[in-house]
Parts: sequence; C-alpha cells; structure tokens
Amino acid sequence: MRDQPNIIITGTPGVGKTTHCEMLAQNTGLNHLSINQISKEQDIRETYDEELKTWIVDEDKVVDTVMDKLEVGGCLVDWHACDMFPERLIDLVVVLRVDSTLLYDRLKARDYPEAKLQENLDCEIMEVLLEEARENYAEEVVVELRSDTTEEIEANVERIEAWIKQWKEDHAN
Ligand code: DAT
Repeated sequence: MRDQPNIIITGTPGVGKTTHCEMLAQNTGLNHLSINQISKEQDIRETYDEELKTWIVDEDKVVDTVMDKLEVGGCLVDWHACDMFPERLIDLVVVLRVDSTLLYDRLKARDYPEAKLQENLDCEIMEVLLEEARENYAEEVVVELRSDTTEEIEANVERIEAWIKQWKEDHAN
C-alpha cells in the first residue's frame, strides 16, 4: 500500500508542466519524474520525426522504467500523455490548459518549427489531452486547471498541495 500519491501533470507542450512539477517537488518533497528527461537519459527514444523535429518515445519502455517508482508512490509524472500508465497506480491526473495565443508565444520562444508549433496548437484547441485523460481515468481522478498566468501557477500548486495533504490523511493507517 502506497503512503504517498502518484500524480500525473499533463497537457500540451508549453502549457507549464515542468514549472508546476518543479514547484510542487520543492514544496512537497514528491519526486519529479520528467519523462522527457528520463527518455533522454535512458535512451528510450525510438525514432526521430524529421518534419516535427521531435523524438518519438517507446512508451512501453517508459512505463517499465518508472514502474518501480510508481509502485512506491510519491511521483509527479511530467508528460504530454497519460494513457500508458496503469490506472491503479494513478491517484490524480491534472490536465493543464492554456489560451492558444499564449501557447503560440511560448512555443515560438522555444523556436519550434512551424509544423510542430501548429500541431501543438491544434492539440490544445482540440482538447486532445483532456479527452485522453477522461477516456482513461475515472471522472473524479481528472482535474482541468488553467495555466495562463503566474498567479494561476501559484493557485494550482496550492490546490494540488492541499489535495496531497488530504490524500495522505485519508490513507494514513
Ligand atoms: P511544459 O513543461 O508543459 O512544456 P514549461 O513549464 O516548460 O511547459 O513552460 C513553458 C514556458 O512557459 C516557460 O517559459 C514557463 C512559461 N509558463 C508556463 N506556465 C506559465 C503560466 N501559467 N504563466 C506564465 N508563464 C508560464
């Protein structure tokens, strides 16, 4: 039985996953699992998409790599997908959302090529990751939060911290 929850922080690239996870890890001591970072370190990148200038990751290997940590609990999973993780090990899925004009500016600042930028904007506008979360997890596990402003980051982090505290109280033996 885990004594700390596992939380997925998901959303379109540029929405603020890393920023939220870093603050939450600092404030709560939970373990920030950046799948981006892990896939680079463990070399579980599969193929390079030339047009989108991005690596495609082997999702089975991602899950194999983080499974032990998820079993222990206390993970903040930072990734732009959530459907590959076992439902029994995930206690909360936070889907961050952002205004598309703000997202455009953030991705432009990252020098994303036009095709990649457009794909990510479409992903946000079409609510792809929110749909994915709702399809794969129970309704009460999925929370949608705005990430347009720094004030919203602070409010979101506070809210998630309060949720973690409550979860721990509810699961104390
Ligand atoms: P992700 O990990 O989802 O790709 P990030 O945390 O790296 O996103 O954030 C991308 C950029 O946008 C970074 O420069 C920080 C900024 N940012 C993220 N969320 C924000 C917010 N709610 N308000 C203002 N800036 C934000």
